[in-house]
Amino acid sequence: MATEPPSGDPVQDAPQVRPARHAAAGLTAVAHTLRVAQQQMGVRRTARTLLKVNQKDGFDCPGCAWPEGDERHTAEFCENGAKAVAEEATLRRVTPDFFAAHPLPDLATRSGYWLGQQGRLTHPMYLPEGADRYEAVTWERAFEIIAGELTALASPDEALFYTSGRTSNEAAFLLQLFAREFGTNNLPDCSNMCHESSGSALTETIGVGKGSVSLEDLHQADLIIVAGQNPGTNHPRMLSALEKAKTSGAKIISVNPLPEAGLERFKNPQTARGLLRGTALTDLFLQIRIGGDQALFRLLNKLILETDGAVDTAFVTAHTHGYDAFAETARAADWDETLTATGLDREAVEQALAMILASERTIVCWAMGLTQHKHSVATIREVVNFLLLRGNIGRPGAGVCPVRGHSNVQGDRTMGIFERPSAAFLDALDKEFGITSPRHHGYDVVRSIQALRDGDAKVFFAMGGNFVAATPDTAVTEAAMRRARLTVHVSTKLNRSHAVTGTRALILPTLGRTDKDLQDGRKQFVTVEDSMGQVHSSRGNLTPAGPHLLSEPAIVARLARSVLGPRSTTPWEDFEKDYATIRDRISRVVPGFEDFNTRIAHPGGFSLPHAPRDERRFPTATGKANFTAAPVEHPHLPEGRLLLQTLRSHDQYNTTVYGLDDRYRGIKGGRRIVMVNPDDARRLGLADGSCTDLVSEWKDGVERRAPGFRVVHYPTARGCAAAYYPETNVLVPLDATADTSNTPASKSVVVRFERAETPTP
Ligand SMILES: Nc1nc2c(c(=O)[nH]1)N[C@H]1C(S)=C(S)[C@@H](COP(=O)(O)OP(=O)(O)OC[C@H]3O[C@@H](n4cnc5c(=O)[nH]c(N)nc54)[C@H](O)[C@@H]3O)O[C@H]1N2
Ligand SMILES: Nc1nc2c(c(=O)[nH]1)N[C@H]1C(S)=C(S)[C@@H](COP(=O)(O)OP(=O)(O)OC[C@H]3O[C@@H](n4cnc5c(=O)[nH]c(N)nc54)[C@H](O)[C@@H]3O)O[C@H]1N2
Ligand SMILES: [Mo]
Repeated sequence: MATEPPSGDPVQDAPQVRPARHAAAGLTAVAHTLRVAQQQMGVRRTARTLLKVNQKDGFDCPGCAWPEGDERHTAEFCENGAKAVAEEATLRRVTPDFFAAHPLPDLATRSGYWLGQQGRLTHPMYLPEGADRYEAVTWERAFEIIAGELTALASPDEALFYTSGRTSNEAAFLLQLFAREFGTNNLPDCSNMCHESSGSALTETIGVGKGSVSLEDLHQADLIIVAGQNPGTNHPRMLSALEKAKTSGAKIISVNPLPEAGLERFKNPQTARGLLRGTALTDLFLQIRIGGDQALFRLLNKLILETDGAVDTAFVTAHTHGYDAFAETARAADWDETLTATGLDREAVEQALAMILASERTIVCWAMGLTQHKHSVATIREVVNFLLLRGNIGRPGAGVCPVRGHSNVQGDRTMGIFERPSAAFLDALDKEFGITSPRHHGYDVVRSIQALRDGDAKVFFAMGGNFVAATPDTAVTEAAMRRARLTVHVSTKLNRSHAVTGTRALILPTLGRTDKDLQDGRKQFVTVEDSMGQVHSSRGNLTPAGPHLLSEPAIVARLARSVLGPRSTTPWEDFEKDYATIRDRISRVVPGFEDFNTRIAHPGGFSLPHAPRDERRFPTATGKANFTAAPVEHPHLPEGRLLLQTLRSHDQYNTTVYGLDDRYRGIKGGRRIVMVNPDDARRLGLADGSCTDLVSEWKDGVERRAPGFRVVHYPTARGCAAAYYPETNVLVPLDATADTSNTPASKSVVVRFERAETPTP
């Protein structure tokens, strides 16, 4: 089942390796930002665009979901936000002529990098059955084709409606409404691959599946633990918040198999000190083995329990449930097992404990390093136990901080993009629209792929994203997608998913965050929710890539009209003309959005309620915050194998590759590299610079191979390796997922190394 790397690119993947950096941002980042931006947008458009990023009257950065503070700088963006903007605001165009010149077999050999570099999509494009290339199509015809396929299905559950997290609240609300009027809860989204484990663990333990801290809390914390996250690359504006906390005396512990430059030192380009020396961020680096976090937090919990006066008994008594069972399990935690699972030494754990006990206000931040393992939900529950023990939730400077990825991934879920919606949500939706939503659960991402593979799903519709590249088990997923009768992608840019199609396919070009959105002659804005539950508006100011682009809300509204026809009494036409009418409906369906249109007019927007944060109220089944007591798990490695994590370089946004460098890690000019600890490398006979195939091992015995990787000796934790996603998705078995959340375990893939037959290109 080996998948060859796409070839035929003018761009050669020829990685070079330099010493890794020990600081993030600084002037190099500023220079880099301007160079990338000007290449894509030219000088004038660069100035016009970048100054509107994250301003109260501007657009929300399409990069990450990190919040903006109340005081804004003139340049309220980071290097990687600027790259995300440049990628979208590029002046390059993919027109029907491009598709005429590039038949599907050609597109299918191109790398994601090459596809993305071609520019913005300008026309709706159609791939008829048996055709070898896409041709231009009118919007009317495109909607007719989709309606034809959808209404021909034996059941609405044979259709899948995927959402990637850039979609606005307005578009997301319409999409889920349409899907439910049509008759299905098949609303898989990128969250299924991302923070689903956080949502599952938090909903069960504190009653709300979202983070409980604000930016202000971070500034006030006296201990911040950053576990399984690389903010220097993926949430660069978070470094300013960490710096501010440090300035007020906070300590930072980072828990990571890799020493990440952004967590070591931050050179804030907004300050003189930043440009000179920067601020050291991490006080204690716990270089943990992949998958060791649950064991670490369990042992810390035992040590807290054993320390006189360390437990906040008043909080525990008043607000929690399940303490005794948890305490009994935690007391049994074993030092030796923990040191094996984590690879840490006793001294490091004791140092961490001292910092924890000295802290009155502790926050734990995390991202994909905690969510993408088999035992992720149990790991995050253990983090919650840890915070509950010392009452670190629902008071200033303390709490849980899952740092979200896509800029509106949290908002999409709030709007009802979820395959397992609550009865309360569906009741409210039904009452508002006079419809009967289906009550049975739909498919998440992994189950959607299984359904396509097994012939149980036949139409795939994606609101953004790059499904086949982002999902696991590339060979299986691509074969599954090819079985669909129709695949439809609402997209801004070309990507791999446009080249791996069903019998027929459509590409529908849409406006991005930076684009001006005029409907019925009037300027519209949309809204988003950041990682900390703050809702605000976003208005683009650029002339769209062409006259044929439609906005996402317009596409859903027109789709709904052609599919549902007169059987729907929903005013889809009004929704398209005036997004305020969508917000009116949201205000009556989604809790926390009362008076939406009035409150969104406030500069900076408004904050959604969060019961644990605001009033120490925990809307769980027990009515209290729940301690949990799961057995400790950690990955066991057969001899001669390493545990591979698949992660992001500094030059990519998920499957969008901006460039071939990973500056902070010292990698230049290529992506097919694998980072291996020098001791492991010696043991396994992997010379620095040698070429190897990565072969993953899974209980199904199927061979999954990613050929031609250059070995890079790198100071990762022992027993661990790291390589970039999406190239390594071919190695992640479809059914290797997290318990409960079903998130692909893309941070713990058991691999062996085989000498490559072909030299590195
Ligand atoms: N520029 C840019 N920004 C982005 C994105 C992007 O691709 N580019 N993607 C966005 C999205 S959708 C998301 S979800 C976020 C992702 O943000 P991150 O989660 O920071 O992204 P990853 O690159 O997957 O990094 C995972 C981190 O976890 C560490 N890690 C891996 N396994 C373990 C483990 O078992 N334990 C611990 N403690 N650490 C571990 C890795 O070494 C790495 O530092 O970023 C968002 N922002
Ligand atoms: N192995 C491995 N796999 C992973 C991960 C990992 O760490 N390791 N991370 C997972 C995570 S955290 C995530 S979130 C997923 C990401 O999965 P996705 O969200 O599906 O992927 P993206 O690469 O973010 O999608 C990029 C595409 O979105 C389209 N796009 C961009 N902006 C817009 C817009 O405004 N509107 C519309 N309609 N389209 C737009 C463009 O066409 C672009 O090509 O990948 C997951 N997959
Ligand atoms: Mo994500």
